[in-house]
Amino acid sequence: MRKIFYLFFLTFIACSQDKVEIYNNFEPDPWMNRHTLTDEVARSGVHSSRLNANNIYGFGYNNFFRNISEKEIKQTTVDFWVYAKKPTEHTLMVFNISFEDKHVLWEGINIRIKPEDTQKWIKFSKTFNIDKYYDPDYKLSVYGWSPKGEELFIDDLRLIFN
Ligand SMILES: [Ca+2]
Repeated sequence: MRKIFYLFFLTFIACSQDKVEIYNNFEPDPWMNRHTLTDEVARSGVHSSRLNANNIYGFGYNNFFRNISEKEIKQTTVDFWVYAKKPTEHTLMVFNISFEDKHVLWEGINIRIKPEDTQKWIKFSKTFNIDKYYDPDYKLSVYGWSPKGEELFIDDLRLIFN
């Protein structure tokens, strides 16, 4: 059975046709880089995460496999929305798996914003296959990375594990 996790800050929110469920497992905060939150533009609510020359790492998720799911994770779908005032070429949404701060898998979603796609929210999505079993002590991280300091805003980051 496919299980969908919608992660927002510390909170797990699952919406179905007629109910809203809010869940918190009281594990340490798996979200990082809160200092990048800004109210300059937002697709939902009033906040998004701003990447620029001062903040090359954006708001992101960082958690041990053991805290994500009791079941083996075979796939992760990452989707999010991006707003940029100018075109971008070099920014990524990084997807990595690490053990004791060593990367064992490192991939990314290129966040390329064309001139005609500036000044509006653009959706990005990619599914990453996890072909082998990772021990519960391995970590999975997803975060924006703008190595050249390109300015853009990310909102509504969603991770679906199955
Ligand atoms: Ca928002």
